[in-house]
Amino acid sequence: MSLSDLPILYSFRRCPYAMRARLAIAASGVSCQLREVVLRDKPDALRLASPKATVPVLVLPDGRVIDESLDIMRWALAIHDPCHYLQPGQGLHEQMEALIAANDGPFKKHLDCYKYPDRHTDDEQFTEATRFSALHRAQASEILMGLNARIEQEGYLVGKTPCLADLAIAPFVRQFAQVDRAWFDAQPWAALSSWLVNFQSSTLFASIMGKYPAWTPDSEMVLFPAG
Ligand SMILES: N[C@@H](CCC(=O)N[C@@H](CS)C(=O)NCC(=O)O)C(=O)O
Repeated sequence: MSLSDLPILYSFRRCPYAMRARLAIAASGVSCQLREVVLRDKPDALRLASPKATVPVLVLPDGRVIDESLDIMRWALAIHDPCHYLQPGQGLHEQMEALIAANDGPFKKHLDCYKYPDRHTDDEQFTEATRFSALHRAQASEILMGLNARIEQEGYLVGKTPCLADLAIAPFVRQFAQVDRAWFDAQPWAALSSWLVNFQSSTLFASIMGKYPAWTPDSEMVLFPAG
């Protein structure tokens, strides 16, 4: 098989959804061609493959398109899962799925409202936006306290070893922490903080955060994970 027959991954370095897809692909060791996308200037090839044009999108050699990050994770790990991320232990699948659903639903919503409250120059509206942001930070924090309790008990989100939920959720917790690092570090969630530090200092995370120029049809092929 030639390199140009590898699956194509449209990705954006800082997008948490794209990060988790890259994490699973890197963990599986499955090779892809990576195409870095600039969201404000998406390539036609991405729109053609997936009209909703979100990242990540994976185009398989047989033409199938996977345009949901969780589906890309499951696809890669179904091929090769040396760390058993898809097997959190007997009876724990439901917990794993419920945690991911809570992250992708309510937590993501609160994260966005915390991170991007409408900022207006008008004083009254500015105060309103600040209040709105604080409210959503508090609601997201309740979910994070739940994660903290789980990590405190077992070491990871679901049991004593990392699973799909850890990979799928960590990029979003990282984004939350980065909004106001000093505030995050002052919260009573030591177990969650060290889980996040371990994730961010892992070789797996380093392996997915390489910087690439935006892809164009004339670009050289980028092999991912890097050889
Ligand atoms: N449910 C999708 C969500 C992906 C998503 O929303 N990605 C964002 C970037 S973080 C995006 O592509 N947004 C479209 C845009 O900004 O134009 C998934 O899990 O893959």
